[in-house]
Amino acid sequence: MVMPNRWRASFGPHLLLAVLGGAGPAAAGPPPDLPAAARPPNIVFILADDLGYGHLGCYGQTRIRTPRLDRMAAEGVRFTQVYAGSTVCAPSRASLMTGLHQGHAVIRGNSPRVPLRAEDVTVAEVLRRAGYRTAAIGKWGLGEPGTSGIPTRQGFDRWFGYLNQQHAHDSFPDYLWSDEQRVAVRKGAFSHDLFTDEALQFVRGQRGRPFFLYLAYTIPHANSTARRMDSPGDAPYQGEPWPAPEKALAALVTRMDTDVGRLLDLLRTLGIDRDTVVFFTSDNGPHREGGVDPAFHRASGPLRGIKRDLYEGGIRVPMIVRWPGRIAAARVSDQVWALWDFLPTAAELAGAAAPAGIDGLSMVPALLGRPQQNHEYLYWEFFEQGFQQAVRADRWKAVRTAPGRPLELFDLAADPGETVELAARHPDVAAGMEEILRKARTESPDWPTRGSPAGRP
Ligand SMILES: [Ca+2]
Repeated sequence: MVMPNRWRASFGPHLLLAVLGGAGPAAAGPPPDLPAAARPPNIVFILADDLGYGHLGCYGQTRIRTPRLDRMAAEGVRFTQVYAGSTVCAPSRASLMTGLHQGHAVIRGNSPRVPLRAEDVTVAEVLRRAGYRTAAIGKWGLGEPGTSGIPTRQGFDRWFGYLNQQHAHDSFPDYLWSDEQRVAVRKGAFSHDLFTDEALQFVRGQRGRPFFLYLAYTIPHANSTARRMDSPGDAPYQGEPWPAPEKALAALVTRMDTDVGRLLDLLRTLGIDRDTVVFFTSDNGPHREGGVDPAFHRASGPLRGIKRDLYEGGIRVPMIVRWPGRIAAARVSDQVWALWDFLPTAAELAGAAAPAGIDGLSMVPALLGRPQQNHEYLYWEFFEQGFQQAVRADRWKAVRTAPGRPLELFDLAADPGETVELAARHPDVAAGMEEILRKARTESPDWPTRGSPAGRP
């Protein structure tokens, strides 16, 4: 990976202060305030829930309106080959937080509920040690109350939202978590709106130190427990001749788009637009839940599959990054990267070192349009429907949908929709992919690949 030295050289000696100031143990307390010119950038990471590759206008959506995210892409860089950590929520978020892909992650599925451990190093811990004030707002899913996995024990100074992701299915909840307190929610309040309000308030309250805001929105996920789409209304699609769940889903995507716009407007109003790097992406592909048919809005765009698949539609996600003055406007990049690259990317932005032994690479050069080191390969595994594995290496993608099934091989450069299976025509490539499937992972006691007890995913 690119070492912080290079970054300091390109941004001047002031960032060294941040590194030295943050090098001590967390118990020493926050470092002293720095003058604005000497601060590394604020980092905002917005994660949508089950937003597909084809849900945004700037990714080819023609009916659901997303003017603010389209404008964000026009003002920054839009990536066409970025991947989620997994094809469902919790493992994807675990990879995002720890910089480890699913072959090494401590959390590799939504069930059983395994918390992050005290010894796991999260991106929030890295940034807090570098002097950042850190907040997580929205959906967590990496630790139940009282465990080592809750946000306030994983590097976040401030936390507001759902700890349990099943709880997050309910967008009109009775309660949420605020730091380590359970707090009542006003009846009828739409939690997404509370998260936006909290995020705006957090940003308004920051002075003297850089901040990291992880805004993990809960939409357009379905209320999978109640088997419906929860939405405060269908506007602006109430007049469309679409099934009700499709109107609700479209309304949620547009609502989120509006709220991302409010956050970007606030950065401009506060005069910190050019001091703040904003990422927008999704945790996995689109769902077929709550009465929604992902084909209706072409939720995966041209890709094959949806959430719970390791075909591209399950794991390839939108990724827009905006940093006025640093990231050139209106760039489209086909750099291949994944959510486990966020931790080392954020570390480099902060002038901090990433932990040793992670799978991620800093993508700062790719953000800035400079030569970027590529991954040898990207790896996924998934346990809900038996044991599935997938690997992406250069132009090639391999998927095995269950142990003992033949390996499927696709050439994504020629066939991004994974329609033509090529293993027999390229046996040498297929053999190389088999080798990666063996070496890319370590066995996890919580997600065994053999001898799994009955009822286990
Ligand atoms: Ca999700």
